[in-house]
Amino acid sequence: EISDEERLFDELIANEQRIEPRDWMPDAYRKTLVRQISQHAHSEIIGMQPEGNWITRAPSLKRKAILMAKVQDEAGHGLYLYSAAQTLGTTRDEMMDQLISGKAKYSSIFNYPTPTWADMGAIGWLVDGAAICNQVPLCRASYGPYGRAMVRVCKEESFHQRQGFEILLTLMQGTEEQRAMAQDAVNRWYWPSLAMFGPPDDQSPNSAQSMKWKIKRFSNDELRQRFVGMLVPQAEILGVTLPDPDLHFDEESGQYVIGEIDWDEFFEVVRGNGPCNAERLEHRRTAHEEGAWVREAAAEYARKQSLKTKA
Ligand code: FAQ
Repeated sequence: EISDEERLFDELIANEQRIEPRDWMPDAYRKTLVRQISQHAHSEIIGMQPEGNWITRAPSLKRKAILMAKVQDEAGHGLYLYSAAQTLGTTRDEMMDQLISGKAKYSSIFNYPTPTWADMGAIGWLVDGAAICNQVPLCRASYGPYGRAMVRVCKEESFHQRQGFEILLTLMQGTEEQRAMAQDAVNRWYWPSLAMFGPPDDQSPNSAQSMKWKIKRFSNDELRQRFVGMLVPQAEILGVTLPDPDLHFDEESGQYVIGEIDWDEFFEVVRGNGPCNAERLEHRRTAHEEGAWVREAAAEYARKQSLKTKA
């Protein structure tokens, strides 16, 4: 027997309307949203580190200013997303504890190192490019606060993607050494960026239900496919080679077909055993500890202000 509340929820979903924080929702819907939104927030916050690594060494003042602005945008996206998750009844402290204790997931992609300046280009072009592909459909997610947050986030991501493309384009028009550096960065980020979309559809336990609830609009493989189709012409303009000898255009489906992704590597990274997992968490933990006095001071200030208004 289905309750009136549940019937209303189902109707809202069926009619492409939005679920808002005070609306009734099934526990499992709430749970999967907290899971996805908090993972997304953690990804933005941990994702500041690979690029933060280059702020002090950007090759010009202009590049430094752009990179600082980008990394700040990522912090903003993280805070936005934590706020969206909080509307579902989870506190910021709970989410932060899960992140620094190593229990929470965040995107696999941020566990790879950034040894050269060209990595800033490859991250913008490939990682932000993948993020846009994945996140544009999330602007229509059935949960209001998440969908609305994604609108602004996507606008900023498209600027990030272009600045990455432009870094690579500049390098590709440079010396032989600079071209090699750009190609090397593309070689290292290409496969991990394809894996960002998540496991193949037949190994994606959450996709079917999330699509029924209209949180996700497309499957992991569909979005990955869309992304490759976007990359091929852009790689041609850049003059870089995508490091997949099996990549080819399939006339019948009208789509590019990619080679085999190394899923063992992906699952190892997700389990915490990627090249930088330990370093990323350690850095986050230290920053959290070193920021304790700021949180204490803010709480104390808020306490005194509330005494003043009572008086
Ligand atoms: N890494 O059943 P599914 C950015 C987990 S972009 C780690 O398919 P779902 C911008 C998944 O959580 C990056 N874990 O799961 C930026 C699940 O585990 P669970 C962040 C992954 O949720 C750029 C299990 O595998 N973007 O930050 C990954 O339906 C540059 C089974 O998977 C988002 O989070 C992975 N790559 O689909 C920032 C977008 N993939 O939770 C800085 C929003 C899967 O059951 C610099 N999220 N897993 O324990 C989503 O769209 C979805 O959550 C997916 C996964 C597509 C990521």
